[in-house]
Amino acid sequence: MTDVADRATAGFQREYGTPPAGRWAAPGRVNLIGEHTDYNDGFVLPFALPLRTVAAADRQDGPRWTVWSELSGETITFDAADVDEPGRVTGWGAYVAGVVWALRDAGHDVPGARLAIASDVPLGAGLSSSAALEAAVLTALVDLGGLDLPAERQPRLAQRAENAYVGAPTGIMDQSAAIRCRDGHALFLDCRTEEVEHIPFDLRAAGLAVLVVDSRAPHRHADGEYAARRKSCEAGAALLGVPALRDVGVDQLDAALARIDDDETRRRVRHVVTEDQRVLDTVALLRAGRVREIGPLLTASHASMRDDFEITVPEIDTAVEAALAVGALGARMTGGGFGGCVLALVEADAADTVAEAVAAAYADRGFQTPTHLTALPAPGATRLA
Ligand code: GAF
Repeated sequence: MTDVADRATAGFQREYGTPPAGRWAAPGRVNLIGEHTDYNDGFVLPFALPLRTVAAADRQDGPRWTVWSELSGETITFDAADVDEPGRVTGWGAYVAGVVWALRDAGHDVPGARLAIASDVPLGAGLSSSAALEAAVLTALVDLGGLDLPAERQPRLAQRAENAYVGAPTGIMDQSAAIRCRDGHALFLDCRTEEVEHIPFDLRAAGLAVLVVDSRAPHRHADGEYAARRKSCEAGAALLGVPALRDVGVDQLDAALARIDDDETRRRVRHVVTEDQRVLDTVALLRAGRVREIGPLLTASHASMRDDFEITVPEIDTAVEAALAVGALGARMTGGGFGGCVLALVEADAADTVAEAVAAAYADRGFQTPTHLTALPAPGATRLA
């Protein structure tokens, strides 16, 4: 298939009859570790994928936005009245209108624009295609309008678009990854302060690869279950009298759990508190250049998501078990859960063997054939030449 930036450019030219003024790209992501910790004010460690969403765009007079999407083949138009309050634009267009709404709501003078969107980030695979779309559109509008909005303040705004306009109660990880990741690095993000540290993650030098397997499991009730997990965490924090579960240290965990009667809430709290610690431990190993030693932390994260947070599904558990059985150093589900992708840390020359083992396990269980890619950390949102 043609390069995604070329497809966005060609789409722009075809739809609007002129070349775009510029092209802005934002990546999908995998999360190395730190799941469901972001909305608990905790820690995450995603890295950007080489798969990107590209917005080709130009500026137009007046508050009017026209958007063509390669994926749906549709062109939608909305104006100021549609972005006065959330909810008027629905479907994929809500991610675009949500960004315009959030910018205007924060007092920015958003330029009218025409956009053409193309993407290589698969939808519904848990690789954060929605944040990639938000980030591509946001960076395009910020540049076209010369808006005063530095990169470190952009993720919160894109998250607002998703929470308040689209209506998905997500945390800040995905938008931060799409905007702030750096080539060759994982993004260590403190979701309370939004401070970041770019952690070198040189898989090639370590002779390793991250294999990303798309389980292709249908998302089962993912939205409702995500919101339910978030509620349980908030209930846990309220019971313990802390602003967020991030404030419960792993050394205080036993005492905290003893104060919670409800077994389900106890397990949700245990996942979040131990997961935050696993992120910190992973970062410490990476800082020390001990990449191959992070494997057991990844696998422990998976067990915690499976047993305590209960967000995995049979296809996902099968992929993790099959990868570990043929020698992956660690494996875990990545993303919000109930489907999506598994990542496995493998010896670089074993990636194919591991992928084949997962496919064979899927065939045995009668699951749909999974797809896979090997991922190296890529840059965050950027204007293309
Ligand atoms: C989804 C959400 F969008 C993120 O904010 C995060 O909570 C993740 O699930 C789980 O870690 O990707």
